[in-house]
Amino acid sequence: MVTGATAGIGEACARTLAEAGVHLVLLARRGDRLRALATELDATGVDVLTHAVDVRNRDRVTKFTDWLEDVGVTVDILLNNAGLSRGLDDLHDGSHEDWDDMIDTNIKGLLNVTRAILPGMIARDSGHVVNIGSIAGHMVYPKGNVYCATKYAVRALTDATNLDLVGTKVRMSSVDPGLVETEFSLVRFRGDAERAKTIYEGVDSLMPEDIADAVYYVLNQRQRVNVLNMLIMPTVQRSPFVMAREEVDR
Ligand code: NDP
Ligand code: 8X3
Repeated sequence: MVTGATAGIGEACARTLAEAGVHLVLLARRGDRLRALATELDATGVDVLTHAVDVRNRDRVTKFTDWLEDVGVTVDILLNNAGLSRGLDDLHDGSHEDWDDMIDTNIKGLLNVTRAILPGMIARDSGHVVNIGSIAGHMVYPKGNVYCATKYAVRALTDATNLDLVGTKVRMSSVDPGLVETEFSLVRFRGDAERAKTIYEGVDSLMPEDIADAVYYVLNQRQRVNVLNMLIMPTVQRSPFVMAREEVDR
């Protein structure tokens, strides 16, 4: 199950997993994009089930996962990827709406899906949850306040849940990227494409496929191996503050 499969990292992970023969349940809000991706993935021969859902909607998430159980679909892998940033403001200028969007999606959305899926994994004593965190969960940067706080929360939840899972074979990992070129900045700046473009200009940033490769690696270790956290930066970005910009030819 991949949340946030309609763009960026989630979409790339869906492609990589399908190529590897993994049957998929793809979630996000934009149903048209989910259906288009499912059609494209037909060629891989895996089963692809899509469901347009907002991970913030606990009731709808739970109803869907209950339905999956009723029809006999077992989730062995959960990729908690759905997430977003809104705005880039000093805290004292911050918008309550932006804060709610980030906290409700990045923390509570991840919790909603995890709470619905994890009991089945524990009952089967098998499964792997991979959370997409961020460098923003390791280091704060100016005006990143609430977004960074949500990603620190994701890191804390990965670590804390691993304590809860001790003695089971269920694994939880976190893959934490630096700058990845996706729709992330377009969403952060509410559709301002010009401003979003400046974030990636002259930066040989990570691409969604790089993170899909990392997720694939994490998922394909021996049962005795649990990668707790994988922090991945573009070579040109050694911290949120230290980045080399130059001509990039993509
Ligand atoms: P994109 O904006 O390209 O993709 C975000 C995905 O999340 C979309 O598929 C979107 O689908 C989905 N999504 C957002 N809100 C919801 C919601 N409420 N319910 C269901 N799905 C939702 O961004 P990225 O691929 O970059 O982001 C993926 C994850 O990676 C996020 O958690 C982000 O914080 C993290 N990350 C990104 C980095 C970057 O530099 N890009 C770096 C580090 C971490 P839809 O709109 O259709 O619902
Ligand atoms: C997204 C990367 O550095 O914009 O998590 O916070 S950053």
